[in-house]
Amino acid sequence: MQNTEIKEWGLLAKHCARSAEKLIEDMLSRPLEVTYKSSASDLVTSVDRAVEQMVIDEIIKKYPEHGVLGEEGLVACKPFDFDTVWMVDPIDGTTNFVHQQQNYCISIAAYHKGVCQVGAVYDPTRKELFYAERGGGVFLNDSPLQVERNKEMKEALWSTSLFWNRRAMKSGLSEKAQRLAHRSRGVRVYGVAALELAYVAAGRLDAYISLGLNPWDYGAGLLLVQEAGCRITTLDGNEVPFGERSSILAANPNLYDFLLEFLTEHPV
Ligand code: 2AM
Ligand code: CA
Ligand code: CA
Ligand code: CA
Repeated sequence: MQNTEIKEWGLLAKHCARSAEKLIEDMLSRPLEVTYKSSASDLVTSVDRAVEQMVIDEIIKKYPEHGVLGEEGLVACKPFDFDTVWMVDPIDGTTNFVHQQQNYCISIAAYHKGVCQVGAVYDPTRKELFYAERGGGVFLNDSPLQVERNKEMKEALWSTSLFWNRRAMKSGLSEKAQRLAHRSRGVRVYGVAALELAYVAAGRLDAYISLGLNPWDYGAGLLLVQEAGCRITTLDGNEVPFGERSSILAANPNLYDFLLEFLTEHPV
């Protein structure tokens, strides 16, 4: 994999994130079209689709041979059919976007032969771009990020989607998360997976725990977290599979072993 090629993918990812910001700004000057997907808590807007279409067009214009896997599925993509695949969540945190017009982000990752090479998570309302290239570190805007090494659980702030995830509630995993909350300084529920992973990379959160994330949710965040020196696996401690739904345990390196043991010690 040529370094210059990775740099070009990175520039394209950043360009798409900035273009998304302008598109969102334009579209927010008119009323939002909001529709239900599977239920009243599963929303999609005209902005999600427009941003995804724009990002697909920009990528395919430059790299017609690449695949693009986006949440709204505007182009068919089987990740294993391509050497290079982009994972795109046009709006991560759509519920927040609709209710709050903040606490959402655009997530773009470029994978080559199953390995994430470039990850960009952009929060347009705070003008924060979290960016990483494999082996090149992780940056918030132009400042390098590195997490603290001696973090303890009692002083950890972490976030999760387990409290509203149906499968976590049925399996008892959400009760486990509640017990974990008492071992830590505090827990937050933001509902925007890509940004929560970016916050783990930035040390604003010390862990993020989730079930059933899609490749576009964790694609970019996975590399951000790794480049910050944190651990990221499934909740069973396995490598996050390429191109598939997965549970996610992302954590400060000092907390990872404790969290994995806590979550797996009494099977749920
Ligand atoms: P989305 O906004 O792109 O659909 C994990 O928490 C992911 O689930 C989020 O990144 C978000 O992705 C989605 N999500 C957040 N709140 C949700 C809710 N109440 N119901 C369904 N999906 C939600
Ligand atoms: Ca969605
Ligand atoms: Ca998402
Ligand atoms: Ca989305």
